[in-house]
Amino acid sequence: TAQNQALVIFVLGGPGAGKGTQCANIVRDYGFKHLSAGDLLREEQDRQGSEFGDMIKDYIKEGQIVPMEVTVQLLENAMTHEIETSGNRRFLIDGFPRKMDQAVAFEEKVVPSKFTLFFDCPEETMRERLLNRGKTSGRADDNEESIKKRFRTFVETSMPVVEMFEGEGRVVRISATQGPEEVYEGVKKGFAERGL
Ligand code: UP5
Ligand code: MG
Repeated sequence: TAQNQALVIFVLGGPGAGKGTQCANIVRDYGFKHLSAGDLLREEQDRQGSEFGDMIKDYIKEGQIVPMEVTVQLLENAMTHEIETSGNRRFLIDGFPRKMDQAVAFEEKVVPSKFTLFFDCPEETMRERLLNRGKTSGRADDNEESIKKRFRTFVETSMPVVEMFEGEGRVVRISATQGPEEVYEGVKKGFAERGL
């Protein structure tokens, strides 16, 4: 398939760690295509005629992980579209894989990732960022109750994926507590160390 020649970097980190913010910097400087699993799910939720709309809405509000078949398919479709329309095969896959089954399925059926960029951020900092963003984001999960649930899912379900990759020496860990520019300095250093 076209996808198995892609260069994929997974971008992980807790809710509000700054994944999307840093992905925008990387796209600008390194020519990757940014695919946010959360954005793709929200688009699918809003798409006329989607059979998954209501299900996605419930999962996101509850901070739960949508069944992987849906998310993997959305990512594959987006990758194929990008490869066919632009020829670009470099992808930043943001907010995915956040459950072990997704990680295994994607790396087996689509393509193994080059590495995972992991944004390390304390919960209190993430909470402040999300509540602040919630004033204007319109996101159904940027409220106290959903944020608590997202944190719990992150710790219980997503961190084991990061730890698995870390055990394989496939994680670039970046401290994400400082401002966006400082964090991006760390990203550039981590990329350089991996030959990018
Ligand atoms: N901000 C960013 N960086 C900052 C910095 N260094 N200093 C100060 N402020 C900073 O940033 C969040 C906010 O913080 C913004 O206001 C930003 O300006 C500021 P952002 O870059 O948006 O952080 P990000 O990590 O992308 O946060 P996001 O809320 O998108 O993370 P989530 O992982 O929670 O959201 P996502 O969209 O990935 O997933 C949402 C839901 O979709 C999940 O909870 C789940 O229900 C579902 N989902 C699945 O089911 N399966 C998947 O595979 C993926 C998602
Ligand atoms: Mg995001």
